[in-house]
Amino acid sequence: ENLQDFIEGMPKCELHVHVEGTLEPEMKFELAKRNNIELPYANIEALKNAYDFDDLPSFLAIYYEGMNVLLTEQDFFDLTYAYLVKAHSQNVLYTEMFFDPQAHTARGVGFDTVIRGIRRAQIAAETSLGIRSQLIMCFLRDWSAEFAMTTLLQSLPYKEWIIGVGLDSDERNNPPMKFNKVFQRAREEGYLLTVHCDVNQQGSIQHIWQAVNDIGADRLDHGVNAIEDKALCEEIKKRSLALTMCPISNAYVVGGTKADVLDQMLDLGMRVTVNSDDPAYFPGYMNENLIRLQEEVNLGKDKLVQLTRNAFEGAWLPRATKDRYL
Ligand code: ES4
Ligand code: ZN
Repeated sequence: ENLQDFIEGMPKCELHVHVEGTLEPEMKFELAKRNNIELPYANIEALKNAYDFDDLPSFLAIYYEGMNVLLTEQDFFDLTYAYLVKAHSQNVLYTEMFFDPQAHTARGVGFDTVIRGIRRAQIAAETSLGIRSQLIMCFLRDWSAEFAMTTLLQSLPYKEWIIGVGLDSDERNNPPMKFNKVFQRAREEGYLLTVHCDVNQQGSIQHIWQAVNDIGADRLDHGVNAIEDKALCEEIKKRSLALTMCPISNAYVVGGTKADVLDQMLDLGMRVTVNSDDPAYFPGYMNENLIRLQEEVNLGKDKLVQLTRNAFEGAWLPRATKDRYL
């Protein structure tokens, strides 16, 4: 059965999207021009051809390079607003967006420039389109815990604009425990916690246990490898932790969507969700990810609806607000 129309019409909730990963090539050129930055590509086609990655490090190199065009508050506004327009066009009612402040402060862009631009776009999109959103601040795990702590402290004046903190970038040799102190301080400050547990990372099962038991994460990003450990799956289920999976991202970074694992976890009653991750780089927003998954494991309407329910249940919203979506 072709469920494309059903998927497109379904009200949706996204829980795993990096706002810097929504920087489409067209906007990259526009912002480069506006900021008088010379891109090392003649045109959009050449830029797209340079999107040549087959693992996490090769992706991250292109991802961070791409951000160099983001300089002013208006740039962050335009980036975020364009994503929210796109998400709204796919019937996404609510989205939780990651941002990577260190990727900007490390090159001299102010924390306030970044967050003020994003925040203004969130309000504008909610007012004009009705799409709601919240922000999750990610720490870059391949930088030091000290830099993460400095960033946490920098964020405190903007606490009301940030619902939680996460951990992203290169997981290799950067376990969650490296940031234990930062996460505990973040919790004291009232932030919710999530951790990227990327697919097929060295020591991934141990990293997921650390995220759950030591960090006390309120959510897990990806977390596909938990399937290899029955006790871990039980623990995740017991704590009702949502897992935010990203099929098309997986296809690029680890060579397969892991749709089979996602389907298995649905059968186990785990709170798995489908998300886009970096849709400008791993081509596909929410609809394309759900369609790809549906095609691969032949999900029926019941499971597609379950995925959406899981996302709204897992959302970092007050109970009463979630109930209005459910
Ligand atoms: C990311 Cl695919 C992926 N993995 C880890 N960190 C990231 N940040 C943005 N995209
Ligand atoms: Zn991610």
